[in-house]
Amino acid sequence: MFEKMDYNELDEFVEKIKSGYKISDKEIRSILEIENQNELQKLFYVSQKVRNCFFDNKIILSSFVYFSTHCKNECAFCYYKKSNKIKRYRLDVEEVIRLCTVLKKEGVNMIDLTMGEDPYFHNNPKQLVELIRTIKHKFGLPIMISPGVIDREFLIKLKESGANILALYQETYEYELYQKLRTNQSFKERIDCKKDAKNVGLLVEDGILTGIEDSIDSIILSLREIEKRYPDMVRVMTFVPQEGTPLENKNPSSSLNEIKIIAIMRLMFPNRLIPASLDVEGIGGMKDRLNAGANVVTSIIPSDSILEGVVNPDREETDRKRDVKNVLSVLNQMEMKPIEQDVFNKIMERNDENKNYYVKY
Ligand code: SAM
Ligand code: MD0
Ligand code: SF4
Repeated sequence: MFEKMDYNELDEFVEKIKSGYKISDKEIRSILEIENQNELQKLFYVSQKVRNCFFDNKIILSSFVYFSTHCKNECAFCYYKKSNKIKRYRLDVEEVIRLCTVLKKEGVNMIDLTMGEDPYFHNNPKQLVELIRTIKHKFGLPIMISPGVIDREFLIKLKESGANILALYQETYEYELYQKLRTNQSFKERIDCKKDAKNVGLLVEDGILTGIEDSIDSIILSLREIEKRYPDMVRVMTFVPQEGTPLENKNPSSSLNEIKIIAIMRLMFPNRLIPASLDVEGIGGMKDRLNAGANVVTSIIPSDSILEGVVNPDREETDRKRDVKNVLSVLNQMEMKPIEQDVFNKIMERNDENKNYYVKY
């Protein structure tokens, strides 16, 4: 696709994307099939330029507070699935406040409050609503909430208490594969929860999990289904086999597909938030993901904290280097900077149906 283009033609392609060109299935397929480095670099040249048109060299720093690792579900890919015999924790409000104090002081732009589908909160929504209200009141930062599937009433209360964006990843829009991944979880309910969130005024993050039997056709299907719903934030993560789960002995795939899908997402969602998650390959994977067109570093965790990530490649390491200081030093090397908080707040407070909103520097 890009191999025979010179840099003028690549720049013309960037202009096409900026004026609303929708890449075809054929073009997505050819990007996923790219093998040679030279063409990959041209892909990233284009996806970075598209990102920079809307966000300049500014990157959003999103922290990850996994405040409860209890879960009632049995996702085949997940370390925290109910039947896995692991140590679990549920932080109390004081501990969450302590962590968020450190994170705010270090300079994160957003706090992501994530939990397993913990019955403690699912059966007593008030507990979660009060936690969010406290954190919003105390720190004032935009809040992402990742509670799993909840009903419309619960979503309304989360919005009223100060949550800005719901993160709920479909993993795949291929129904058969979904059933294998999120066993006994309704495909439609997970989609409807995102729709409800949008209707009650929350922003939404959707996502793809790649590396478990997802063919090129199923990746294209998922991207098109996400495109129809046009979320405010869209991610992809590479599956990392987890001890004690049915897929623990699956060979981990390379993250190359994830990196290519990030670039494709940038071309499909030019003005949207696209994460470079530290959870899959730690701080070492950050540069590649930003170079592919991501603009949110996620899963930032204070250096001294015992908090879990979702995948924790760095669980055994003493210094996980996933704190703001380490993220900033990598950004510095890349001549990139954290976004100004007031600019990011504007993005997070916006919830217009106009799909072309963007931040123009
Ligand atoms: N319990 C909430 C839920 O399932 O939506 C939030 C927990 S966490 C944000 C869940 C997400 O982490 C999944 O949707 C999946 O995309 C990602 N994830 C979980 N286990 C993973 C693994 N082993 N490899 C890669 N991504 C994983
Ligand atoms: C991340 N560990 O961004 C986090 C998590 C949940 N909203 C996000 C998957 O990688
Ligand atoms: Fe529970 Fe979420 Fe893990 Fe599924 S992905 S087992 S819902 S924590």
